[in-house]
Amino acid sequence: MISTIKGDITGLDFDLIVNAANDQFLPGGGVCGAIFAAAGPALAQACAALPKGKAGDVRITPAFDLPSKAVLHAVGPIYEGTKQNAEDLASCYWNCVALAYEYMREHELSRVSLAFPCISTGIYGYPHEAACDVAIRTIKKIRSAYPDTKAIDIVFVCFEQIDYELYKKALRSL
Ligand code: AR6
Repeated sequence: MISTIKGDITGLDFDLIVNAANDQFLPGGGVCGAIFAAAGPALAQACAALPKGKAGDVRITPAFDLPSKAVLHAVGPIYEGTKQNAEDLASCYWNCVALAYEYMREHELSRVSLAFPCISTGIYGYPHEAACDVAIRTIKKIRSAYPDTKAIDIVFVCFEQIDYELYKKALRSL
């Protein structure tokens, strides 16, 4: 199932939630700040031990004090309007689904729930509509290439009304 809700990702009791991270995996602002604050100091310690990344990379850590089980830290691109930006944003979504699938297999689960924020559309300046389009296209692509990933229930968690409207519309036409 693919759905959208409006709200705060930190309160969700999901298997996996995605953080809109920076390439150093350091605490930051926006959803990243909210996730680090809610997870407690152990998350910053776990992230400090991660190898540094680049746009499109995703790393996994436990969720510590968050109600979810684990956090996928996705490094979104800083928006400059290039084709590479779109490819890097697509890699974030693709790599998160791939890691969620690995998590499902490793934990011998028949389904997992995965919550995405609207990566790069805040501090990193990616236009909302273009970002939504990349997210939906990438999820469609991975589900059609790897049908087993349909066992991952995906929710786009929109903090802003504009994103909620965009995802509702995009999901209606799926
Ligand atoms: N739950 C869900 N979505 C949220 C929440 C929340 N609690 N808070 C904000 N958003 P941003 P970016 C939405 O800026 O653009 C950090 O400093 C927000 O409305 O969080 O990828 C990192 O460390 C927007 O739609 O992430 C990086 O340095 C979306 O989350 C940098 O910001 C993403 O906005 C990443 O910037």
